[in-house]
Amino acid sequence: MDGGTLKVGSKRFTESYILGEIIQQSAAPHAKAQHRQGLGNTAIVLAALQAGSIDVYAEYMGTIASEILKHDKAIDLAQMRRELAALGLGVAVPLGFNNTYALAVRADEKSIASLDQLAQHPALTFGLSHEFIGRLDGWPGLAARYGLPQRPRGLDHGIAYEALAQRQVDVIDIYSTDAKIRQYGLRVLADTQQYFPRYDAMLLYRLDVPQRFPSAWQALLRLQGRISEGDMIAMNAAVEIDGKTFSDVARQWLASGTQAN
Ligand code: PBE
Repeated sequence: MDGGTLKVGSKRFTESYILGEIIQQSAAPHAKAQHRQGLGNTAIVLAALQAGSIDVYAEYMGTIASEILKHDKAIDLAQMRRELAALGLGVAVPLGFNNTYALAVRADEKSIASLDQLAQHPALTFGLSHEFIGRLDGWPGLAARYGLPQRPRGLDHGIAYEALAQRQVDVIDIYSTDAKIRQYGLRVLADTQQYFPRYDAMLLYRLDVPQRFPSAWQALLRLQGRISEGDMIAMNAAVEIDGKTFSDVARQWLASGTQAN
């Protein structure tokens, strides 16, 4: 048993809570581990990590490059590691799935299939998550790349699907592993110009974690490559559609053995 308490964080959306539970529960047999849930957006969770209020959380490659390290182009993992190390942070353990941003419309919007076509529909109303509107890899760059004339309004991601279904808005940003894309039968618009980078989920951690929690860290390393995109969508659905708790969903996934070698 390692000494001290491993503090796990998460951002404020379903998947992040579930991943926080998976990290906490994986570490728990090897160290005291607690999960500080739903701390806020990327900037807030990062600040908690740098301040030492948390030790580790699940973050995404494209988010690290653009939102944390402020690059407007993709960078490779080696450069990412160098720049994170200067902040006292490390990134490791790709979990096995990509959760990208995309834009989506209702199923009945039959004439729109790709982001290229949005410019021809200036009257469409956009409801985009607050963080997306401000991010380097978010709205400003997307609008410039595709020549979009619309002006988005800010929407909490937790209510975006309902707002779209109720026709309060016509276009929302989605996270590709969201369970509600399928539940609502949305059309996810093709990113023909490959604007969005990859958002592979990984562990972002304070560099001293492997030394402070050697056995818990070994357990976290075993998560590498174990969560498929299908697993993640199913876990998100278990919470958002079936109403299960984050911790039950994580426990069931860990017990299911689908992730075992
Ligand atoms: N994502 C995709 C974003 C939100 C949508 C999960 C990579 C993020 O949390 O950075």
